[in-house]
Amino acid sequence: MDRRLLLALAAGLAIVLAIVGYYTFSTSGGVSFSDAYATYTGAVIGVYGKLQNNSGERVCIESIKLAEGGGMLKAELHRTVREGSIYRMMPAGRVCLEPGEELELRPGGYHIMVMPVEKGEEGSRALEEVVSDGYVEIVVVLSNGESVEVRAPVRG
Ligand SMILES: [Cu+2]
Repeated sequence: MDRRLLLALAAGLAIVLAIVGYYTFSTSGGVSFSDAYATYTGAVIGVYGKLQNNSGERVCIESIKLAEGGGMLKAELHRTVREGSIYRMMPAGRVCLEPGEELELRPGGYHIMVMPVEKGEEGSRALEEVVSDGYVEIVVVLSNGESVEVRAPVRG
């Protein structure tokens, strides 16, 4: 067989395998994010909704990535704690979901927060830009290798 033809066949096979691999990857999951919405205060963006582990294994949240923001912004999983009459929020640390478990992200509880990497005008402008189309796009990276893409509409 002609060497060039062989290479072309190999390349074609690689593409087919990549498509099959991607397809399996995106449907094998079982972790869903529903009822997504975002709020914008002028200083930060909050992203809320329900993360549900429908898979048969324990899954942990590794990180939250921002689809937008051009590197000026970061996204973190936060939790809110009450200290007397004051509510404070802080990085949530490693959060894991048992099979069938649901994590509700809501104001005053666990939530995803999008904020500037550094304070200043450029960060504020980047936040404005993210909400300007009415949606905030984030990716929740999980310990099972899966990623959940979330498109949260910005509420008033
Ligand atoms: Cu927060």
